[in-house]
Amino acid sequence: MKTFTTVAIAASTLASVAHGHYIFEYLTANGVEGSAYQNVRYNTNYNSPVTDLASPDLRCNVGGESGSNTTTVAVTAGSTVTFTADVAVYHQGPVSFYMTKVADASAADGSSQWFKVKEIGPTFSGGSATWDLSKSYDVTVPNCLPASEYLLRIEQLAIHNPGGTPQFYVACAQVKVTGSGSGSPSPVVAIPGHIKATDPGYTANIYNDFTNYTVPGPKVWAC
Ligand SMILES: *[C@@H]1O[C@H](CO)[C@@H](O)[C@H](O)[C@H]1NC(C)=O
Ligand SMILES: *[C@@H]1O[C@H](CO)[C@@H](O)[C@H](O)[C@H]1NC(C)=O
Ligand SMILES: [Cu+2]
Repeated sequence: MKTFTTVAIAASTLASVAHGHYIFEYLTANGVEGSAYQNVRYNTNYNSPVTDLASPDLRCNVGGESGSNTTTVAVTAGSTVTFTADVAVYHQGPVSFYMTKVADASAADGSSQWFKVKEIGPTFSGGSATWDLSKSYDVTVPNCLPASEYLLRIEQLAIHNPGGTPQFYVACAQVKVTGSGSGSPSPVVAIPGHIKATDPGYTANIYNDFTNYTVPGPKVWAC
């Protein structure tokens, strides 16, 4: 009996590890890490990915269409903030950060225009690709970004299973950017709609003759 119990526990532990996808729950701003979902919108998706390229859930995850119990945190343009997940990302794929200007970050549904502020693709060396699989990812709020409330979105696109449907792990933080920036973010895109099923960065086979990669979505806006 003891043996069977031990085996059963070991098997269920393995199963939960295998299915324990990462969820971006924490935001560090001004050097302080908030508690889970303090500044990042709660979702009802648990750790499942969004896989429908046409779904509004791509914006801020399932259940993240508003953030009435999420606090909007003030950050200075030019400062760096960090998204942290509950467990480290382990499916290979790019990480991108998007922002959209909104009147009220706790009410905005993300239907406004988004721009990309950072992307992290693989590094190629000696014929192999290395992805940044981490628990935390930094992004700098562009220093010329006009003061306003914004949604700040992280997108990790898992393309570890060529031929299968890529998986989006997404979350939105609510920020109020301060400063005197007067930049005009471009290009802007709608989400959903920012990635097409035929984009090379979406369809890539990362195990076969993989020597270059273009992160899907718009080009990064730089001040
Ligand atoms: C936020 O609101 C949702 C739905 O109203 C709720 O399920 C969730 O527990 C809340 N999250 C926090 C951190 O209070
Ligand atoms: C790699 O580069 C080729 C030639 O420019 C391009 O056609 C292809 O789409 C790129 N592959 C990826 C995965 O971005
Ligand atoms: Cu998985």
